[in-house]
This record gives sequence, C-alpha cells and structure tokens, in this order.
Amino acid sequence: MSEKDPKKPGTKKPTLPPGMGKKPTLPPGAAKKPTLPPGMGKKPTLPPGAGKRPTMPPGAPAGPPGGDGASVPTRADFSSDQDVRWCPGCGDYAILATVQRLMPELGVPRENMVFISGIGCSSRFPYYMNTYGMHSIHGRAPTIATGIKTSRPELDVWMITGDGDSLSIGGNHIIHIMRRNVDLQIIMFNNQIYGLTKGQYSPTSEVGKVTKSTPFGSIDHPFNPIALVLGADASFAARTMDRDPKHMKDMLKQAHEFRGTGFVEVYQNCNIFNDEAFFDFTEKATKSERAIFFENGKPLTYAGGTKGLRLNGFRLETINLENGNWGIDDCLVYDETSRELATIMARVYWREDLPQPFGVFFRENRPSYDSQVNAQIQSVIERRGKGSLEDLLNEGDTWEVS
Ligand SMILES: Cc1ncc(C[n+]2csc(CCOP(=O)(O)OP(=O)(O)O)c2C)c(N)n1
Ligand code: SF4
Ligand SMILES: [Mg+2]
Repeated sequence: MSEKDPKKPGTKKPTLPPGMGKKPTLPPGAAKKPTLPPGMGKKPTLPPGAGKRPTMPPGAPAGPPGGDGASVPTRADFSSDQDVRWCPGCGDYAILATVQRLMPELGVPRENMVFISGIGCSSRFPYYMNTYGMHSIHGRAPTIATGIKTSRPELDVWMITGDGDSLSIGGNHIIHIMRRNVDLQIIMFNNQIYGLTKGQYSPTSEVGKVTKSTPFGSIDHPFNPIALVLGADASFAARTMDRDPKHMKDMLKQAHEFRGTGFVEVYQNCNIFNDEAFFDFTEKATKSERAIFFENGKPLTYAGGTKGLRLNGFRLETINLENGNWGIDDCLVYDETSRELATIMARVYWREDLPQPFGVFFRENRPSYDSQVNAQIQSVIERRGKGSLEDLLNEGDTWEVS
C-alpha cells in the first residue's frame, strides 16, 4: 500500500461541489462597520433623579406598565408569549406564578424591570417574564446583575439562580455579591439537584444521595444556603417554599422593599429527579410539626401554637406549651436585626429535634454597592472634573514597544 492510498479514509482530498471551498462573498456592505444613527453610540445622559428605583406616583393609575396608564396591570401583563418548558408538576411553575402576581403590586414600570439568570431549569425564568432579561452564563448571573445595577441604577434588577448555578460553578460570585450588597433581589431555586442536566447531585444534596454521578451515595457535606450567605455578610436573607405562595409572595415583597441584596431561598420540588425532597416541611400532614414560620418581634411558636422554641445558652430547644411547664413568655422573641440570632436560627437545618425555619432570618441596613460606586464617581468628578480615557491611558509610565 502506498503512503497516500486513495482508499484509506482521510488521505484523499475531497472533491467539493462547485463553488464550495471558495471564500464566501458577502452581500454588498455586509462587512462594513454599520453606521449608527445620529446620537447613538454616545453614553446616555441619565435624567435627573435617575439612580433611584422608579415607582408610580401616589394615586397614579397603575398600569399597564409601559402602556397608556388606563388600566390596572395584572399578572398577564408580566407573562411573556413563550411556551413554558418545565416538566408538568415542577415547583418552578409556582414560583413563576407568584412572581408574576407580585409584579403589578410593586408599581415599577415593566420596562424598568430586568431578570438575569445563569443556567439551569430555574434559569429559564427570564423567558417567561414580559420584562427585560438575560439567560446568561452558568454561575455568572451575579456579575451581569451587578454590572447592570451599577451602570443603570434606575432599573429594578432580579437575579434568578439554582442551587447548582449559584453554589457550584457560581460559588465564588455569590459570596461577593452578598458582601458587596448590590441593590437587587436574588431568588435561589433550591431543589437539591441539578435538574437541567438530568439529576446529578448538587452542593445542597444530602449525604447519601444516590444519583447518576453518586451511584453509591453522596459523601459530600451539603451547603446550608442561608448560613452560607450570612457568612458572606448578607444584609437580607430569607427562606420560603414553592408550596406556600402566600408566604413566598410576602418574602419576595420584603426582599424587594429592602435596599440592598435581598436573598430569598425557595425550596422547590423537582418532581422528576428529586421528588418530595421537602415534603416534610411543605405537606399538610407534617408541615405544622416540621416547619416553623417565624416573624420579627414575635415569639417562636409552631404546631398550631402548642409548641415553642426557647434559647438555652446558645442552643434552641423545643418547649411544650400545653403541659403547664412552659408559657408563651418562655419562647424566644425573634429579632431579625441580630446577626447572632440569625446565625443560630440558620443552623437549625434538617434537624430531627427542631422544625425547619422559614421567614426573614436577617436584615441590616447599610449602603449598597451601586449607590457607593456612583457616589464615588460623582465626588471624583466634582473634585477633578470629567476625565478622558485618552488622558488616563497616557498617564504615568508608558512604553513604546518596537
Ligand atoms: C460552563 C458550564 N458547565 C456546566 C454546564 C452544565 N450544566 C447546565 S445546568 C447545570 C446545573 C444546574 O443546576 P441548578 O442550578 O441546580 O438548576 P436546576 O436545573 O436544578 O434548576 C449544569 C452543571 C453548563 N451549561 N455550562
Ligand atoms: S427537571 Fe426538575 S427542575 Fe427541571 S423542569 Fe423538570 S421537574 Fe423542574
Ligand atoms: Mg437545582
């Protein structure tokens, strides 16, 4: 056999159909840089007052956002024309419905709302909202959301992420957005699994979880998302569940009202790859004994008021409010401004002896990242005048490379 055997695959130059293999000819003008209409390409000047979150003026007819203001906006105004492609029965539907129902109550014009997501089933969310949005890069929604809020502070930014998106590939980015306190809302869909990629274990999956990537059971210690964000100095952290839309709406509304990063973890059932993961806390038969819905300034009670939680040293313990030994005054009164209490509460996590907490764990008012960046830019301009990029590039040491 010769070195260049024409029968040997890959050795013969293929004969291309006529015209192929030639450099394609572009339609006239296609390779030219497009000419922008006059005025475009310039940095937009923000109107006075921009940087504040826009709200409708009091008493103004509320919607539809971007419309003629004649009728009140409804959920339908915030629903896009895209077919929703989640599995039937997925908990994501309940979250979408709750967000769409909340939107008209916020009084924010639809054209000022942006939903930014990463990658995952949950991250398909922006397609279904009739607002601006971006289905972005796996784990990188925090970076894009930070950039948008900082450069366009007048926008109302929502970040959508999953447990895999935010805690695996995006684990680095999530902690920095928390400490920076960018003024936006984060909804973390926690289904304790990678849904989109067909059911691998995630950083919130429990030890022993059998999946295709952990055939003998996961040996990884899981993350506790609320404890994690508190450790990254979150200024607002809350937990809710897909099966309680009323509570979910309340948590999301509070996160929205908060000026800073409003982080809301939502327990979300993935009925295909991790069905019933949270049923202990979400289903009627066990919810009242296994979940506690706590509120700021109120004593911690559950099981229809028959049980409470008291602080014994640094530990929470259950007390029976029916046997005469304990009363409501023995229960801990929750204070959402205490980072210490929030830490204790966050650590009540999948415990046999204590109910799982749902509510606002922590709230601390401090300046947001975006407001500080913009204030700093403003003050430097006032002191030194507007700079130019050319001057900046030629400032200090420069070299000519020959
Ligand atoms: C850079 C990169 N790595 C990995 C993937 C594969 N991938 C897509 S979604 C996903 C995990 C999503 O899990 P989660 O955030 O929990 O979303 P869910 O589908 O459960 O809502 C992975 C690993 C990818 N798309 N891009
Ligand atoms: S795989 Fe799970 S999370 Fe993804 S759409 Fe289906 S049920 Fe929902
Ligand atoms: Mg997931």
